[in-house]
Amino acid sequence: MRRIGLSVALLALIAALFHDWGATTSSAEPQSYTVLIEGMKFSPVLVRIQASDTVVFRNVDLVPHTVTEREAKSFDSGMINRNETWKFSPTTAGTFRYRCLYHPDMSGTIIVENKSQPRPVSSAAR
Ligand SMILES: [Cu+2]
Repeated sequence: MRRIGLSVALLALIAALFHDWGATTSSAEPQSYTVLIEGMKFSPVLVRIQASDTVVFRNVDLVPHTVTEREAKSFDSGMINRNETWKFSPTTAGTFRYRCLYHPDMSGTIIVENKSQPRPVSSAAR
């Protein structure tokens, strides 16, 4: 029985190692993330990216929406019509809370991390 327990622990360790290794490899190049605007919601509602990455907002709703930063209005997509997209390419790190100007209940968050700071390696956080 002890031997089986050891094997399980070893497998878990290998899985964790490969998981982190994969995450590090994929973060080397700028990434593009898509946020769907669908059913009067941003999906996913929280996106964590690096400063070189891009977030593409795609509106598949029947009505137009905006992606407007809430506090400083540091970015504003303007009207995004049905089946249109708008790209957000941050230049500074920070936490950006945004909403739709037409539907203030629609909100989301983008967390932009500095490229010089490595991503957290802990797999326990996932
Ligand atoms: Cu809207």
